[in-house]
Amino acid sequence: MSSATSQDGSRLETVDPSGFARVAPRSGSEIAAAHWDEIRRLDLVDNIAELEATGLTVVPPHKVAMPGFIARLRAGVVAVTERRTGGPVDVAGTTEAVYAGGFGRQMFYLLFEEEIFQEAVLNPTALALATYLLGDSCILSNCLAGLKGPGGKDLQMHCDNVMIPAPFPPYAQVCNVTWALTDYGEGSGELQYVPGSHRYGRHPLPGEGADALVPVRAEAGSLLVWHGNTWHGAAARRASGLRINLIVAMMRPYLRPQEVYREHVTAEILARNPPRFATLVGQHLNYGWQQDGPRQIPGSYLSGLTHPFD
Ligand SMILES: O=C(O)CCC(=O)C(=O)O
Repeated sequence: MSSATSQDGSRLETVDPSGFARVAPRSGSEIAAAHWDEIRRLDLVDNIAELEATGLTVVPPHKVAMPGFIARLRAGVVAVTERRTGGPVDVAGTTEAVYAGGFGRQMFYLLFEEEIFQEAVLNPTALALATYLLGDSCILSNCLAGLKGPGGKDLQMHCDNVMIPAPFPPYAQVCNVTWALTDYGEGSGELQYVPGSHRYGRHPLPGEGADALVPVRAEAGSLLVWHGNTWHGAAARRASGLRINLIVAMMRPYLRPQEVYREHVTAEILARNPPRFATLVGQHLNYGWQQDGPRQIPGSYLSGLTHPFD
């Protein structure tokens, strides 16, 4: 951490001497044009249309990552799970009851545990879609894995605007970027959602929408991205073995992340990653001040957010 005094006497503070200053402020039209170029470069126009129309999109593996990345990501999840639980994880074989249920067994707070999770949150396809929904200034809320074995109950219908009261704005405040690390097929314990529900602007009532649920089918290596307003749940798994995913929840920077990254990210992790990573873990946020007032952070977003891509 370093700090300096600016010309007007206010405190300037950066987290790392190399600085995480964002690109120079651009106009709304420049920001929109740059994002549109990135969306086209990554061949995501259809996915943006699907997100707009239905509230969720499935991006096939060839648009997401090089072959091999998914195997490394899945191996990372398995390694952390084995380390934390002290037992072997048998992806295709029999599983203990603790893996059953709508979410399965969850491994929380993975971001700093292996570099592969940092690579996943920085994946250009994931970031382009999250940025479309939440703007450049979005931050990470959580990064967790779900390992779901057979049995247990379905995951109840909900949307990811946790603790946000209705009516919701039509723009996303939260989004979910889920990496399918095994196939989402029949009986797999697949995600289910209600197409168009991102426009309802409220949480589902108990039992509501169950007759409109559509199963999400996806090949391992796909990215499932949905709007925070979208109603969804997940079926209990019927097949043997495990459904494995990595769930990355993201949010606009005025919301409170579920996992604490901003205060716990190390200088070494920040230095190893590109500038966008610092933003994702809240290094441009100056909320949380005491008597000295707001931290003056170069590149902070707080002075006038005007554009949906901010
Ligand atoms: O794991 C799933 O398929 C569902 C996850 C989910 O509902 C959520 O992250 O909000």
